[in-house]
Amino acid sequence: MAKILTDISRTFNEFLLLPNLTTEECIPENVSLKTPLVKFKKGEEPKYTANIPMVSAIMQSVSGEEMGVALAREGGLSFIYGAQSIEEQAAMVYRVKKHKAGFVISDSNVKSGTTLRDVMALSRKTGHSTVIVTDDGTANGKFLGIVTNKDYRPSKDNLDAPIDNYMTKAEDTISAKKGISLSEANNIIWENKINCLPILTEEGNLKYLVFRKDYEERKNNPNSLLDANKRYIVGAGINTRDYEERIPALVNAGVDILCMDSSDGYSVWQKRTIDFVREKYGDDVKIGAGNVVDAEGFRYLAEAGADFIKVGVGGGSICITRETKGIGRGQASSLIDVVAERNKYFEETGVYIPICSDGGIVHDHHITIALALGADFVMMGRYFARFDESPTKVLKIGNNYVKEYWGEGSNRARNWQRYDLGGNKEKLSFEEGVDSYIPYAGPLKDTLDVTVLKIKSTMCNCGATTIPELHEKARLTLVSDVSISEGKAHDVILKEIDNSYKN
Ligand code: MZP
Repeated sequence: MAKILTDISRTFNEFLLLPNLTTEECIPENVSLKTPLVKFKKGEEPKYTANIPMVSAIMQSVSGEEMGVALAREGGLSFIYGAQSIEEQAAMVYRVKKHKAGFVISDSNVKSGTTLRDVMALSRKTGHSTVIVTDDGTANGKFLGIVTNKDYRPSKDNLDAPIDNYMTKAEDTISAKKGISLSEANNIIWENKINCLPILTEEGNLKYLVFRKDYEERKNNPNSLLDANKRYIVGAGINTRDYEERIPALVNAGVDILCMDSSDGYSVWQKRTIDFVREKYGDDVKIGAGNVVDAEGFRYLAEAGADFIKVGVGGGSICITRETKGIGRGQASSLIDVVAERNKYFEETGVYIPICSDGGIVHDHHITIALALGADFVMMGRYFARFDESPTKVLKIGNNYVKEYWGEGSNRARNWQRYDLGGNKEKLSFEEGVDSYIPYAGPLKDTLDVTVLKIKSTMCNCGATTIPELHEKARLTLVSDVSISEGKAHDVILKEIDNSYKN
């Protein structure tokens, strides 16, 4: 006979935190949001630790290379989407790693003779005002000159003239030789009052660019998630079909952490993929598994050797799996069950496996609730898809600026591997995700800073200055519909309709 669970499937919105004693130490400046990303033995340090407990979803409309850089800069991690060719995904990972906290590979390059019109079009496309002229138009060609939008006037200049007429020629450009340190490069930028320093090989080929604004950004972002070589840490999504080719390509590109992208992770396919990693790379390559919703799923993946385990089926904002297939579980209930099993596993084995709560975060305070329920970090799609750094364009619909956001189970993404159940059918049989718009929210940093502050502030109310302390001390209560209404502005006439506080 089928087993019927007696407890109801609960979501984050059904919980509130209770305040604990707030001591003098409990001020936001003292709160650390450091959190383990991969498993570790009691008393040891994990190989990877994030500085904020947020990772971006393995989705086409969320995690490309720009998000990879922007989120790592803030102390979080992106998992570059896997629903693309192996070569394209590996190239994205490679470019994030090459970003190298200061040494940038030029992405706006043209050949000598290119018209001003084409240079302006390229500038619009990449969003970069600095364009490099090389002999073959590539990022590593012979450096011939540099042009910025201060070198031409679109309304007056001849748009069909070659860019050579406008660029600062190589012999007049201040450049430096490959091998120079970042601080030396920054000194040259400051002494010469320039914005961009090309770094050249002995033969005069372009290697990197160093920008003044990047230096300032690094100074402003001491929280950045960097590897031992000061490169941004980046993750990538994989599937259980082409892993034998995809994983080596990603590892060669420099990926730090892999994560299986699957709507149902309680499967032998995931175990096989982990076995492949362990056989080929031992413990050197880190791999997360999931998604699961209960103790059984957790135990299976833990014993299979997963480095972290992702929780959540059917709670994503673009997900219709529960509607189409009647399978899934409220995100809070899933977490409570999995976290209890993780803690049991830790007691038995001395191995702590981080839990990632994936999907269903609507308001910032849901992140704190997820952490309080025992998650070590959260994965978010909708949250990150709104920002400039996601791979989609800003659109204007009526009077609103929006970005597009589509599920990996939608026909648009065609990520059949995420829903794969074996067999020969290599396509989606029906949709489990929707295609949608979400309100555009500007640059990631502006919103993320506020989110982080809200989490820290709530942790102070809970008497906790670290995430493990929050796990330990948090007290939560279930809420009724009427108490939810009581928690909103009520029985007053609002002077301004500003909903931003509801984020
Ligand atoms: P959210 O942050 O937008 O609520 O949810 C993002 C999560 O939804 C992803 O990390 C992934 O686990 C899940 N997802 C992505 N595509 C689909 C789908 O098409 C989906 N059904 O459920």
